[in-house]
Amino acid sequence: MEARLGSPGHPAAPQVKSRTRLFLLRGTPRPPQASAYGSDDKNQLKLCSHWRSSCSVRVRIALNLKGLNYEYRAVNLLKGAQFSAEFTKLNPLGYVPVLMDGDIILADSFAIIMYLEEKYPQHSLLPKDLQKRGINYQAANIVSSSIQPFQNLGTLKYIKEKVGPNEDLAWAKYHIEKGFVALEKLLKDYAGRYATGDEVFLNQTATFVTAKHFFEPTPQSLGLYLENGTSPKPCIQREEGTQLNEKRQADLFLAPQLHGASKQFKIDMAEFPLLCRLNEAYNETPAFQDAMPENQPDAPPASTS
Ligand SMILES: N[C@@H](CCC(=O)N[C@@H](CS)C(=O)NCC(=O)O)C(=O)O
Repeated sequence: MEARLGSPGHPAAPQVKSRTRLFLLRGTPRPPQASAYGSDDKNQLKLCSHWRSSCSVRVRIALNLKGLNYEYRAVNLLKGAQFSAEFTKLNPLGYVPVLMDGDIILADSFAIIMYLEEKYPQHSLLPKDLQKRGINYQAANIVSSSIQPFQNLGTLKYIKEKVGPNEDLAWAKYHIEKGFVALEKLLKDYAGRYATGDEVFLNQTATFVTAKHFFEPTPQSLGLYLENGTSPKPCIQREEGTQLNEKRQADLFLAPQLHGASKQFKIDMAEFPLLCRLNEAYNETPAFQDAMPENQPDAPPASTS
């Protein structure tokens, strides 16, 4: 069994796993590195992540959708590994996720996702339509600025200590529900199967499939799949203007928030029918499911998060 960060045998060594580009393929566990978070293979993307961190889930979904290989470096937030000298060199705030791409180190899920979007254009996370693009930014920011910071581990610890030992849950629920009311209203005119609905693709003729999902045939995405030994097959001839349900930036932020709201914070989701519907779609989408807490290498056994 692999040592976990903070375990007696390896107090500073994170659990390192290689995750291949496609969900459900977990790759082979690697031995702990000499430097806990430092880079050995410069060409390999690395993600410092915690299984239950919703901010990490957002990035894991982006990596999955874009079909990118990455190495999973677990940071045990429950044991305070985020405050270690080694980790705070990467992110002085002591938060996951952190992405390492060669010498580039980025902390903050929004920044990471925008970076990935620009560097790896396959499966664009932003719609071409400017208004929908703006709605994606707004929905993502409602989650990342007006909900998640109020339910963050450190915040809840502070509320427990300074306000009262049983005040944390009510505090978190208040802010989650306030955000959900806003999201429900914001998305009502845009949502389709996913948060900002269907996208009209122009001049697109074919989609390629692998065993698990389709992707858009950019030179980069084709190269990536061929490199990984998967032979993509053209399967759908799409007519100009064909509508396609697409997963966009807003979905990356909503999915872990909805997952945690019902499982961890016991929010009554009956109040939020549109968000419930989106959550069902996320539950049926492999790239999202693979990124969820219970499917991570550092999740406790039989975790339901
Ligand atoms: N704005 C940051 C927030 C990061 C953040 O709050 N991460 C949480 C996990 S979701 C964390 O590391 N918490 C550790 C702590 O509170 O000590 C982002 O989007 O990445």
